[in-house]
Amino acid sequence: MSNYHIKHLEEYYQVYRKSVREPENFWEEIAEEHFMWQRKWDNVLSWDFSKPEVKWFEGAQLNITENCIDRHLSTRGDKTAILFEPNDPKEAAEHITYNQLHERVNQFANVLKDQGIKKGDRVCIYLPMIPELAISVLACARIGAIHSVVFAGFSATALSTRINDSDCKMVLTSDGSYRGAKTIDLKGIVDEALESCDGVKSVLVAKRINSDIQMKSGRDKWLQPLLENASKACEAEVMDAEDPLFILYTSGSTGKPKGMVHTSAGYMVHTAYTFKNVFQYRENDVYWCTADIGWITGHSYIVYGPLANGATTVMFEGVPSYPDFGRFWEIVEKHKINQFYTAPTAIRALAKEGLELIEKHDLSSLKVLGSVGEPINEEAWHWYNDNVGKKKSPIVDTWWQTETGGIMITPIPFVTPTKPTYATLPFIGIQPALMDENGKELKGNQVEGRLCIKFPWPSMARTIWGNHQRYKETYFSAYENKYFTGDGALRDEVGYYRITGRVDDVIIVSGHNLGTAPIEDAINEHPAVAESAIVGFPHDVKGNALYGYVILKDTGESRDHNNLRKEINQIITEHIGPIAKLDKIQFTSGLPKTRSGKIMRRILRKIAHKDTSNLGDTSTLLNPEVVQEIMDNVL
Ligand code: 6R9
Repeated sequence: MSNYHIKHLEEYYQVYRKSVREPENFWEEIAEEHFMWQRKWDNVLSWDFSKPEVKWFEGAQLNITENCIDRHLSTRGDKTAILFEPNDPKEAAEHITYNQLHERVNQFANVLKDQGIKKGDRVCIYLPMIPELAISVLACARIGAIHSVVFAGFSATALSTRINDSDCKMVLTSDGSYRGAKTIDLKGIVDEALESCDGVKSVLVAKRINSDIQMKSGRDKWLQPLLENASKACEAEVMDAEDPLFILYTSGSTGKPKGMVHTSAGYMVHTAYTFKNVFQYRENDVYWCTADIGWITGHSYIVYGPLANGATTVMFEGVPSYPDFGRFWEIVEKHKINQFYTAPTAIRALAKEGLELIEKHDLSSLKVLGSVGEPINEEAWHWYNDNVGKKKSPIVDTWWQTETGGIMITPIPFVTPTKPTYATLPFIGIQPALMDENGKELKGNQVEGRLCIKFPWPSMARTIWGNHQRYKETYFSAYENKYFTGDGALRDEVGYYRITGRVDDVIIVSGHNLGTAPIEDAINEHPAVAESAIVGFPHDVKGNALYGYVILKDTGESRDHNNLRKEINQIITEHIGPIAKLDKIQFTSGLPKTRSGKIMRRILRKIAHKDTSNLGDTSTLLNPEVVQEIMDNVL
């Protein structure tokens, strides 16, 4: 038997050592024993980080949906695969069994085929957290179409950029979505986006809120009638191990979003194996990850990882605050959740509310608590541990990225002793390295540097859609022969890792990665704006909030600053989405720049943090006098 399920610390170290010494043998055993292959591989791994090129299980053929659905039917056909909890607590939850999931995915897959979608075509999915979202993801995978899920909180502009970047032929959406007490006109956003997307030939619309929407004839069709008439049988397409499974966009520090490309076999093996161990999932457990499937956490740990293990995975449509801040705990009690995986920003928001909202509910089913998306601060960690886990349920602080596809550094619950704010130890097969400023690896413990990974792992992204050069420059050029994560980290005296945060121009706000450049580009669209710079500053719920420094054009007219602030946030909402709105906007006559014209964000960040004790030497700036002005007017 391979070491699929790690049960104690000695075993972890032993398996970890094996995974590093003989990675190919190690992953081959996992792949061999726990998955369904139509054809086995000729070669486990080939790689060259200088190109970069990485191939896992080359020559193998499979379909991930056979692993996530078909192979469970004989033993788990009547087990709930997806448990859908609607936005409105009065609406009944829906239990979709593995048998039903099989039929519904096949029907959806047949609809896609009838609409002309073929293997390799890109399908954009812009749906709220309703079962059709998970089902359509799997339906694409069933026929080998590449799904590109766009989080249904993104604006029309952000959506059209993503549709065009990967040339999607079709968009799947709904008439609208529920978000707490509000409804959102998703179809309207799609219509607006498609004004600038010529490649989209058809739009399938799921009915969810029964709103009166416009259907464009020849392009738009209602989904449900098509599904009802579709056959419940659909043979899975034969996929090569390295065929793309999906594209998922993530913000970069510059320019347009990066369409990270994930492939089939390695992604499946890694997400399944991490899911099993990191959540210690057992057969009758009910697992809930509160993320949206629009993010990587939802792809890997709501859909693929859990289903590959035959798990019951909860999909929640609503928000933590509706009808009140007790909703999460109500759901934990109602569905007897065993593993609960959420983000620090949600924990901080819930910790602000009274404990009676928790105490009303029976949380005794919980066994494992997870955290993901940003560093978890000590206070939030203890609140989570004391009040939700009652000091009995270990917290797995899981560090990973859209680019890594699956969890990379994490405790294994009941195996790795946890330590607040530490993601602790590398997962099996993961080889982290900390690098100093000069590009040297920092060996030994009690060191702090930039976090890299020095050996391939199965679920790593293989490229950026349409721009391999950018993939190479962003991730494989900072340090020779290493994948650079963009994060800083330290390693303590026992070898535990603590992620200290981004070291590039990505700011994580409420767990969402936001690049400064696209926000600045949006602000600069305002006719009164000459230039702008964005930095993050600490916020007690969001983790970071955005602080904008804006230079206005000199038009000789005086402008109302509060109106301008509203207009700037409106433009940001239109270009990116409400998640990127600025909390503070300071108007200034200049921005501190180096002699080569680069904005010194370090200084702006310190001022926004109200920490001006050590600004460093500002005399070499092109315009040192502006620093005092900015400090005098800080908000
Ligand atoms: C899975 C996901 C990736 C960035 C990553 C890092 C931050 C994620 C973290 C964490 C500290 C953790 N991050 N998990 N920082 N501790 N447990 O979130 O992917 O949206 O691509 O974000 O999030 O900065 O580089 P993604």
